[in-house]
Amino acid sequence: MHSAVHKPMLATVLGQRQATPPMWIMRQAGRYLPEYRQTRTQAKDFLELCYTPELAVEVTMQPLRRFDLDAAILFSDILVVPDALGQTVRFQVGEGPVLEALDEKGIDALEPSRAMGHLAPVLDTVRRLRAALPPEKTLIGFCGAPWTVATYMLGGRGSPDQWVARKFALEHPAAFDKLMDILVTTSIDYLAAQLEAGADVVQLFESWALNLDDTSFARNVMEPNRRIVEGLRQRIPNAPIIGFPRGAAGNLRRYAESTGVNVLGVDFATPLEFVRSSLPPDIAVQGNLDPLRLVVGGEAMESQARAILSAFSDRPHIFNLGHGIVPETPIAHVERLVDLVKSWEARA
Ligand code: 1CP
Repeated sequence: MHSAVHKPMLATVLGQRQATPPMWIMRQAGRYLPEYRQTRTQAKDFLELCYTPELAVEVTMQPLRRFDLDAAILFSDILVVPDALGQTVRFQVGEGPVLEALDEKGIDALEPSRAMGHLAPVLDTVRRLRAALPPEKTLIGFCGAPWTVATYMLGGRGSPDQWVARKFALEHPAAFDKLMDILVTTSIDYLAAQLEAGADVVQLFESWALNLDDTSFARNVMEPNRRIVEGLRQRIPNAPIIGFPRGAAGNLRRYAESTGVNVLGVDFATPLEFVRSSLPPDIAVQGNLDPLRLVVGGEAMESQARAILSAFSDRPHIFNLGHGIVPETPIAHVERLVDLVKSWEARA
């Protein structure tokens, strides 16, 4: 964290605008890369891939060998935390994650005291990555934000409307608060350990910050994220933090102001003009190309990439997609996008 080498991505996180914005790609290690699919066959399942440092380091490094990206993101998943707390988590091929959904008794049976021991291999991966990465590359650690992780823990799988978790939070407020407390505390320990192991910055993935009224947004999203930022900075002063509240829409500004994150990740449905006019000018923004434009390529991709670059050229900006890259993405389109961003130079 205190190296003298210039890391364009870390500098931007800390509020220094760069003429050419640094870039990385959410989910940059993954199934669109043949070498990822190859390495994946060496683990018996997806969780084993996450918990085997040699393999996790290899897949983390793969996208950086192909593309001139400014950051590597630890290869892991947001659902290693429920797994570490003792909940049953499985990744079915082609189906995504499946968990044994928690009820009130299940929440009482979680074992926070075993979580950090269980996550030790992930921290070993972080240490190895720091040693393997060139010093100018930023290493990003992460976890799921509590509400997003809770939607999987309570619902048992991903869902378009988070119905099960939203209903549980309203019907069983005490049990829900207990679950959020466990996730806040575990996330602080986990992110602090990642920063201590060599991560330069951490990202909170709040992928389901949508479908919530004012009151629930404050309780489920803002307050737990704020507590993590505060708790982490008590342990590690000035810890650099990216918040990505996907779908927060009109709540983006309150999220930024109440949590105190350094960088606001914006999804692709957020209007560029809204970001320009509604967010504090000193906060860095990260985003926000529609991953589908990267699948299609050509003018559909290039015109919007340029619109994003110019809309955010007067503030600290980290170029990224507005959600994760998808398996259908042609590698040649990623190469073209990286060239386009790297050859961009904003007029000061
Ligand atoms: O088959 C496979 O190989 C598994 C596919 C896969 C991968 C490559 C999953 C299952 N997770 C990951 C890695 C991953 N997940 C990373 C590290 C890789 C990188 O960024 O380069 C990260 C940061 C995540 C984060 C993650 N996992 C989120 C938050 C980001 C987002 O996309 O919203 C979420 C919601 C998950 C859960 C999850 N894990 C995997 C899948 C398919 C899903 C989504 C399930 C759903 O649709 O609800």
